Amino acid sequence: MGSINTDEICAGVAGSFALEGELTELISYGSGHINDTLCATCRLPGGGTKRYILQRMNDDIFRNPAELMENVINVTAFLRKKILAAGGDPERETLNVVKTRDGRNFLTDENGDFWRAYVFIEDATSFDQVEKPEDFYNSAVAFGNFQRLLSDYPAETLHETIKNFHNTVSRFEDFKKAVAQDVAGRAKEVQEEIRFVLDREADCHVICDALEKKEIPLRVTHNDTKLNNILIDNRTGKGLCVIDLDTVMPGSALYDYGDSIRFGANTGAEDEKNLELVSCDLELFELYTKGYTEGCAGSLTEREIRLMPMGAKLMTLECGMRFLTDHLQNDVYFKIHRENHNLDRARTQFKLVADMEEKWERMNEIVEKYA
Ligand code: ADP
Ligand code: GN1
Ligand code: MG
Repeated sequence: MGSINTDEICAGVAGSFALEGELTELISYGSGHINDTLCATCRLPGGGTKRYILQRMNDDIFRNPAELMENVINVTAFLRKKILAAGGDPERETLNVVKTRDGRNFLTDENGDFWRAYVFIEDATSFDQVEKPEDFYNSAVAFGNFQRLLSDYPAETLHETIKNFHNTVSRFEDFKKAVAQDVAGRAKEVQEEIRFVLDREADCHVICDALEKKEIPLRVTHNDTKLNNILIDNRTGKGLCVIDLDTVMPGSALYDYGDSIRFGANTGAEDEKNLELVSCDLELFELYTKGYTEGCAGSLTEREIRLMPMGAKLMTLECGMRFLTDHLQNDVYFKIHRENHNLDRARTQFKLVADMEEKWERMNEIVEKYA
């Protein structure tokens, strides 16, 4: 994938999707680390405008776009029925895929890149950081709800879009390989960070082992539950729509819970350079714990709840490990916007892990209230 030239795309790609009206604007959009996202505005014949999200899927990461889109189509169709049954609005409460003019779920352009389109969900916001605690609480309820709505989804029909996505043990092995290969010659500068990960090898096994021993259930999970992967309704303030469905796969509720804490309970940004600003806010931690258990409506087991602090710590450690791996591999996975961006991201994650370790007892006391 090269960089995006929106003018060229304007004529070709956007025109291939069954968008209503005439395309008037195409701009880069959002702050995701994986796909290239554009917002397309179309002028409608009868007046007014309609917007769409146009995405070039990252095919270095998602090797099989047909399977990925099959997951998205099936999961959103499943959610649509449940939303309708509950008297909700499926046009806003789930993603709606816009097909190509020849009826396909996605488009392959002349460069061999893969594109998809969604209806843009208006009057809703995706936050890159918690601005109001109640937004975080509401996102927790919505992610919990999402988990509950998919609890009877036929998991065996889902394609595994990224193998071993949250297998922290295999992530640890990948990390060690990246350190040994040191393709970018950066390992010598990050010895302290490497040590931080190596010292926590035993932790990496906890959730994998619990799943394997069936101490906690395998569920259909989102697997990428950071705050900017949910849209909050501008009018009601409630979590409206869970987006970024590329990694919906069988997993643990602790992945979803933990990843949200990693991102949203951080007092700093994911890429904050001043590590003094980075810590785990226990009030936000508690709010999310409350919201998520409420959203799951009693479906979480006691063991899952007791493992929540571990879920938060492990998802943070794993993500830091992934950022550091990418730094060691010359930034081939996550989009970067400055030098050492992945290293800065890794450092915030490790600072958060260390802070959680200091607050461990209090984190456990908090989740105990919800067990
Ligand atoms: P990535 O995988 O790169 O994170 P996302 O699917 O999360 O890509 O999309 C990036 C951003 O685009 C989101 O964080 C959100 O701000 C916005 N977005 C995505 N889909 C929609 C939609 N249907 N309506 C409105 N905004 C959207
Ligand atoms: C990526 O796609 P996005 O930006 O929502 C990544 C997540 C990481 C996250 C870190 C498919 O999420 O796993 O936790 O960055 N998604 C994928 O911010 O790897
Ligand atoms: Mg995203």
